[in-house]
Amino acid sequence: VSRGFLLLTFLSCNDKHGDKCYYFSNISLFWKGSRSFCEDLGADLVKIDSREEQEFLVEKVKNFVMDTILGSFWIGLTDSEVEGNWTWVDGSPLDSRSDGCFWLEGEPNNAAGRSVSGEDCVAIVKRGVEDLNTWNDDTCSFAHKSICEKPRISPVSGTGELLNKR
Ligand SMILES: [Ca+2]
Ligand SMILES: [Ca+2]
Repeated sequence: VSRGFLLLTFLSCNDKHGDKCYYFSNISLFWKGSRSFCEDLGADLVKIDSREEQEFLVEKVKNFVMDTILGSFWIGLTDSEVEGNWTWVDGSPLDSRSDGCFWLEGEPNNAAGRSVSGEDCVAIVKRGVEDLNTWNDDTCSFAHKSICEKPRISPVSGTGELLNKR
């Protein structure tokens, strides 16, 4: 799949919610690689701002073609800077109220079983989709699918200003 095709897919905004467009990537990459992938499309890994947005994403994940029952999608949340200090890709802290975060039961657990560095990157996992609590902290160097997000209207102030100046 070419980058041009992906850009067009994003441009047509097939998956939209509120004022955002989403792209569910089938390509499995490390968390950082997933983020770069989104950035190449003028987007970033998704930041989840509300219960409604989480509902939308979970419904999408539920319907998405998955190659394994343990399918996971990276989202834009990490505690790689300071352990336990969950931060979105835009630098804002995670809202720890129940309506702001959607951890699977027993997560985040920073499990060190599979990597000595623990788990610092968050994915929505398919096995949680029945009750909205779908987030698992996972090892950042695992390859997962991802969810990219960008504003529906480009923040580039172009047309309007140009027209006014004419
Ligand atoms: Ca961690
Ligand atoms: Ca975990």
